[in-house]
Amino acid sequence: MTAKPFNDTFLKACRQEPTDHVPVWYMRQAGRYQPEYRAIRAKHTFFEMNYIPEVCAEVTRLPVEQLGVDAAILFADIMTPLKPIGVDVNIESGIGPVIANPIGSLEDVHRLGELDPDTHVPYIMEAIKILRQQLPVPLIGFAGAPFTLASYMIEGGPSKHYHKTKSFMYTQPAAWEKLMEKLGTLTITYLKAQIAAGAQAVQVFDSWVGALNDEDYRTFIAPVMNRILLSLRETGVPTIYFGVGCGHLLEEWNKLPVDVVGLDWRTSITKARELGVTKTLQGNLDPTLLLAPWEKLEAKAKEILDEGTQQPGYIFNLGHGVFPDAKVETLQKLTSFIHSYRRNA
Ligand code: 1CP
Repeated sequence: MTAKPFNDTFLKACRQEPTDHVPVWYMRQAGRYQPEYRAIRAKHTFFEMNYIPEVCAEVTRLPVEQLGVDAAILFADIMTPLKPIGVDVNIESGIGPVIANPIGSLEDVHRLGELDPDTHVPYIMEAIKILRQQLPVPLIGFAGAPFTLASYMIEGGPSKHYHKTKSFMYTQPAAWEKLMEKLGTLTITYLKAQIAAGAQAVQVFDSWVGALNDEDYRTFIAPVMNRILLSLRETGVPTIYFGVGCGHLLEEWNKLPVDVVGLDWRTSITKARELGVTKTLQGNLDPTLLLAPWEKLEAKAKEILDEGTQQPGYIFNLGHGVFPDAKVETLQKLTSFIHSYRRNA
């Protein structure tokens, strides 16, 4: 049997090169909607799945083998590098990250340690090395962006309005600046270590930064995002920046030294282009449509593909993560549909 040739379609799209088919992968493509994931998860805590590189690699490979997607994303969490710097975090089923020692002062920020990837998260680097031997598609490394990480660290868990986070930012600007500086350094160090281990692209998740208006984004967040993305640019590896409900920030995002902008479903691809976004776009099917009748899902996917393929530099994805009640068969069918799509065909 001859080995399948390496499929680099996703990387070509990141670089805005023409591709034979539209590349696709799904945020949260490894997760509870997969019976195989549930079986593995039943035997381990979330972080145990991280700590055992073979398990981490197996879960990362699952959607590549099951769905035939054009990229794999490392199975970890944005919280993974926070534990070793002193954040007492657990991932609780049905909730997400819960933090026993939330931060509220400059002293708390000073107490946070520095990440040393080789000693603190060697299992992540090991999993990446194993995966590079096994995968027929590129491996995406990832990290949380400073605002989104800070939101969990300050709120103590998931939040709706980020009141504590934003009031920390407004009332303790020096502590906020120090926190952004520390989390910026952590993000750079962690992602550069993933790249050195073999990650072929990196996605920075700023899921909750849409809670800020554009002026606050410019003041409190753009400087640290510029520092992170400029530093990553030295590696030559494509970078992706994603957030939920960030349509009002797209003009700011287009100024960042980033290669790919991830859109949620609230802002269409056409609208993003009209706002002047020149980067590769990734997105943006509403994940709820995975639960809709196939005809409805197919019609929306086609509309998105028609918009995305107006110019080179497009990657199909969901506007946010796959829900646990999605069906494996639906994602398989959607993936085949995207792969068979030809513009004007
Ligand atoms: O295939 C993959 O995408 C799996 C790897 C992955 C990634 C990229 C996981 C595993 N988490 C993440 C990123 C992540 N984690 C983000 C950014 C993307 C997003 O917006 O969804 C965020 C915000 C988190 C925090 C987190 N971890 C949440 C969200 C909580 C909230 O505030 O609403 C949850 C539910 C988790 C737990 C988690 N992480 C990953 C999985 C599969 C799960 C499910 C829980 C489990 O099995 O116990």
